[in-house]
Order: sequence, then C-alpha cells, then structure tokens
Amino acid sequence: MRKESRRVLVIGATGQIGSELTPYLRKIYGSSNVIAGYHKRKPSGTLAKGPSVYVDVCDRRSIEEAVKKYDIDTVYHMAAILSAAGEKNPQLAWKVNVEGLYNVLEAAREYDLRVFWPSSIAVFGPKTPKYNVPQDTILCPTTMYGVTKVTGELLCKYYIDKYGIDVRGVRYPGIISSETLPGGGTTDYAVEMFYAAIEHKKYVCFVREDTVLPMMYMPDAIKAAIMLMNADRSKLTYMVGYNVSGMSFSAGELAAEIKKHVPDFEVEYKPDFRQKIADTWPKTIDDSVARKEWGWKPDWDLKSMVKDMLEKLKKKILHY
Ligand code: NAD
Ligand code: AKB
Repeated sequence: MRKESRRVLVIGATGQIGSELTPYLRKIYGSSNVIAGYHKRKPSGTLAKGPSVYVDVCDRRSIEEAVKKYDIDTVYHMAAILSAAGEKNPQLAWKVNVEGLYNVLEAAREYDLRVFWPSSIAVFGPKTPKYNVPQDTILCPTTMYGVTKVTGELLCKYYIDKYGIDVRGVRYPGIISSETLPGGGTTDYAVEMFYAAIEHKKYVCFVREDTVLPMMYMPDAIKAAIMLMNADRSKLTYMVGYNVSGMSFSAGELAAEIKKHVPDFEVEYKPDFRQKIADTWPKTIDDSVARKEWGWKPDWDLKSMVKDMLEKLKKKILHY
C-alpha cells in the first residue's frame, strides 16, 4: 500500500505559482519534506529556507536523481513555457511542455509518484464557445502553448489509463499574484497593472480595454491544487484538465477597480501580438464538473482580490 504523501518535489518552484505553492506545501508537510526544484532561477527569500535541487525537466536523469535523493512520492510539476514566450520560441515550448511532461510521467511510472500537472484555458481556441465553456468542448488552440497543453492532457490520460498513474490537474485561468511576477503569459497585464499603479500611477496595457478573460487569485489557485490532490480518486472521472473558474473581467474593469484605491492611476491601451492570443480564449468558464466531483468553489472575486493585492504590494514595494 502507498504510504501517505509526505515527500514532495515542486518542479518550477521559483516560477509565479511554484514560489507560493512551495511555502504553502511546506506548512502542510513540514519544510524539510518539500523540495524546491529550480532551473535557471535559484530559490531566494522564504523559498531558500527549505531544501532545493536543480531539475531540468528536459533531462530525465535530473528528475530521477532528485526523486531518489529525496525519496519523493509526490511531484507538483509547474515547469512550463507560457503562451507569449511560447509564440516567441515554439520549439522550446514543445520541448519543455511536452517532452518535460513525458519525462515526469515516465519518472512517475518508474517510481510510483503522484503528480499534479496544471493545464490552462489556453487549450481553448477560436472555435470554442466564448461564454460558460463546458468541461467537454472543442479544443483547437492556435498557440503552441495551447497545443502543448492539449497534448499534455491527452498524455496524462494515457498514463492514467495504461499504467494507473495518479496524475491530477486543472485548467488554470490567468493567475494573479503578488509574490513573483508572471513568466511570459498573455494574462500578465492583470498582474503588471498592480505594480504600475503603485510604482508609476500609469500603465500601458498590451490588450484592449474591452478584453475579458477568466482569471483567478493565487490563494484560489493553490486551494484548487491541494483540494484536487486530496480528493477521493474514486469520485474523479476526469483526473486532469478540470475547468476551474475564479472571476472574469475586462482590462478596463480591472483598471477601474484599482482606480477606486489609487484615484490618479491611468491606463493607456496599446494592443500588441498578445491581443491576438487573448481573442482566441474564452471569457467565462463552466466549472460545474470540478464543483461536483471534488467540491471546487473559489473564495475570491474582483473586489476582494484587488483590495488584497494592493495591500500586499504596498507592503512589498513601499514597505508599509
Ligand atoms: P512560470 O513561467 O512563472 O514558471 C515556470 C517555471 O518553470 C520557472 O521557474 C522556470 O524556471 C521553470 N522551467 C522552465 N524550463 C524548465 C526546465 N527545462 N526544467 C525545469 N524547470 C523549468 O509559470 P507559472 O505561471 O508558475 O505556471 C506554472 C504552471 O501553471 C505551468 O504549467 C503553466 O502552464 C500553468 N498555468 C499558469 C497560469 C498562470 O497564469 N500563471 C495559468 C494557467 C496555467
Ligand atoms: C498565459 O497567459 O499564458 C497563462 C495561461 C492562461 O495559461 N497565464
């Protein structure tokens, strides 16, 4: 029988989500039981307080060495090249996102690991319905990132069916957070806008004012991962690629909500290549399957998220 999960490796631990997920997991399992797997950027600050190890997902040996060295039983695989960065280097996006996932799944097969692997709303494309996208729908993305996420969902399902591996995951919307800046996505403007409001009172936004996308605040993103990993497997019919919804708003609505706290904040809209990507993604998500199968429910909305983000960033940037 599998021992209770207690030795965790977070791959991509210094990224936007990993940098907050890792400390959270350390609170649950104990600092020495959660290993921060880093690639180019080494852990710093609170992340550096626990154990860390170099992992390149494109090199299967480095995954296996970390798993063996720290007697790992659960992997949170957060390493990826996101949508905008992926359009600049599609070959790298395929290598890291697909070959990297394949290596993690092979290690999971070999060492009986449980895996959390996030997909994204980027699996959807121009032919997907724009509103209340159901769990089962058309997955025809036009970005390499989206292609790798659809491939990843299928690959995970194959390993679940063929080898019985316990891989679980959600389709995250754009994640908003205050600890680490996002790493090359299309939804990055929603985070950048906060920093700009505090630092310069002016932001040049790379999508149009009326661009509506699904978003989620980091505490809900972490909650979704933990809830799904703790869910009763017998109740999970999908295992990976669960739609999860947080909130949806336009860039203009976000700016207006920030302006309530920072009255002299101004935004100029200058769409670039990321507008085309945003236009292919849906505006709202139907997450009723996640709610039914593992009790998913977000805690944060636009108003509460904006207030909390500004408080956290003021402390971080202005030190009060
Ligand atoms: P991020 O870009 O901030 O971090 C990714 C991490 O992967 C970085 O620390 C990077 O160093 C690491 N990495 C890159 N290449 C690597 C390699 N070859 N080996 C090991 N590590 C490597 O990404 P994130 O925002 O933290 O996203 C984490 C996961 O969640 C990804 O799978 C992403 O697709 C997914 N996701 C994120 C969002 C979001 O808005 N942040 C939304 C949907 C899905
Ligand atoms: C991106 O914009 O690429 C990510 C995502 C939605 O997957 N934030």
